[in-house]
Amino acid sequence: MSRGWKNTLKYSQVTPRADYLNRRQLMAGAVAMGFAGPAMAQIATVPSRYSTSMPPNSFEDVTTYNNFYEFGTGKDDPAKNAHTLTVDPWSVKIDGMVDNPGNYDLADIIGGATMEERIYRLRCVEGWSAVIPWVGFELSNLLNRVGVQSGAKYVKFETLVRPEEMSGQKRKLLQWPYVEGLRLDEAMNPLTILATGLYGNELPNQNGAPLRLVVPWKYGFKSIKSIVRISLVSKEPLNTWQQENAREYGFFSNVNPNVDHPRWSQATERPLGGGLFSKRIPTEMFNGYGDQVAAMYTGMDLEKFY
Ligand SMILES: Nc1nc2c(c(=O)[nH]1)N[C@H]1C(S)=C(S)[C@@H](COP(=O)(O)O)O[C@H]1N2
Ligand SMILES: [Mo]
Repeated sequence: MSRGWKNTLKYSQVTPRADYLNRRQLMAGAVAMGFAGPAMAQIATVPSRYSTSMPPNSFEDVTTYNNFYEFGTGKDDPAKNAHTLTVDPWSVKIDGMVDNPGNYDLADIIGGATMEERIYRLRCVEGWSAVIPWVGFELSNLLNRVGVQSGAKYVKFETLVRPEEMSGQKRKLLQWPYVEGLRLDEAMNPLTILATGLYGNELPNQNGAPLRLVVPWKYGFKSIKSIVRISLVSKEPLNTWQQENAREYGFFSNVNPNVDHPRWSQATERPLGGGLFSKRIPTEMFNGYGDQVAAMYTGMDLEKFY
């Protein structure tokens, strides 16, 4: 795998939203015309046709209201506490049913992939939602490079365990490490990305630096943060929330307004940024990504496979 990727921008250098949107248009033009110069290298992502047309939330919203139990259960805990995490150096172990298992440097994980900007909707199972411009690449790119063997049916992901830097892990809030899983076809779907940034810059720690999954048609908890291990396995992995409460959380966790959580309705959502009492909007089947993903679930009873 090729080397050479180096992300030098810090998120403190991030531009306000209006500038960002302007710059995004500029960049789209620059890339299309083929003269993105060195000064622009860090943000030279390809704008993606998979992006939603909804306007993104503010950088402030999506980096101060987070779920990342490794740093506490409060929505503001990750922003307050995640600065303690060392994200460089970072390596990811790839194992199980693959041709090229190993411990890979982050640079090797990213090397060779086309970085894209994907503006995706994220819908948390708790009822809030956000529109986030991610920087990332298709998970299928990495899986193809490591070589998935024929016995592999699922992909299992694990978050770092490092209680000295992840204050929430000093308590047994969840069983650590945080674990997630996808069926192989879900993992290979072009919508599924590994993100390394947002708003054209490095991923802030509270959003899962330096590498997190984004699966936009599933509830937010499937999008596991700060990944250190990716395993190709034959059996459906037991994910963290299913392990905590299998009655409330399943393996698939597809966004579905017709299947309620046992303790609350999933029919509507509250977009971040409008204030706590802002108007709720209807939640869409597969979070609005049905055209690209519904076919994977034909014939499945989505009330049973929630
Ligand atoms: N390791 C880990 N990943 C995680 C979580 C977590 O607690 N730990 N929370 C999940 C949940 S419930 C949501 S809604 C999203 C939130 O992502 P964001 O904070 O970047 O918006 O991260 C997901 N990934
Ligand atoms: Mo969530």
